[in-house]
Amino acid sequence: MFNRVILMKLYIFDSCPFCVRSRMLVGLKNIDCSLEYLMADDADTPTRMIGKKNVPVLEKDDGSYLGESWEINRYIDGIDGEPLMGEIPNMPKYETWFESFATEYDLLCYPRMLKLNMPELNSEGAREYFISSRKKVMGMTLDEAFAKTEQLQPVIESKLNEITQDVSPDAGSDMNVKFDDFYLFPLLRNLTMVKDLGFPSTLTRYMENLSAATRVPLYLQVAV
Ligand SMILES: N[C@@H](CCC(=O)N[C@@H](CS)C(=O)NCC(=O)O)C(=O)O
Repeated sequence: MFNRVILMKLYIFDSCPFCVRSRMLVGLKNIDCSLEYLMADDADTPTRMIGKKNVPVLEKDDGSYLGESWEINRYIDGIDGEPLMGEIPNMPKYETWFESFATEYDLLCYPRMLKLNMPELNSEGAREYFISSRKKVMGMTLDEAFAKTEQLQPVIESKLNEITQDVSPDAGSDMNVKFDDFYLFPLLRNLTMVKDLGFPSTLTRYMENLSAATRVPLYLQVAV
């Protein structure tokens, strides 16, 4: 187990799957790195750090900054000389699968981010920014998207069924976490915001194991 004390900061949104990729490695490797939540409407802080409004951002112990989740992961993975993530492929295994229902996924998750009071939405300005920017992205209000839950759930459930054979429910045990897990777990985690979504039991086990191993909590207890 890695014990060297390194003071780093990871700037994130709680609901950002890209941020979760990097949080997973920080938790798995037990790296001394604090999690700092930025506000959704804060453009100045990330722009000062990496030249654009984007999270995650890693502040290294020398005070320099690194953006882009896979670059951050590559860096964190190399710190202890025991890389575990594997090569970063051009096309992650689950990318095409995810893109086939990304629209429905957004309609289910975005309204719940507001309802669950994500830390990045913990100011009037952040909430206003989120409400208007999501309306532009979705072409409908958060309330209108939330009202579509019943028709969206079966679409997502059938997509989840497509991958149950692929995932190893043992992922997470004994540092058994591979590149594909850094892609898939963050996406599945956001779906745990959806109350009563029918997860196949293999996927629930997969998420719970990885959540424990990476110390990234799921939303199952607070789902709406
Ligand atoms: N390619 C980037 C994508 C990161 C990204 O898109 N992050 C979103 C949050 S999930 C973001 O910062 N969007 C800008 C905004 O919210 O204004 C990465 O892998 O780190």
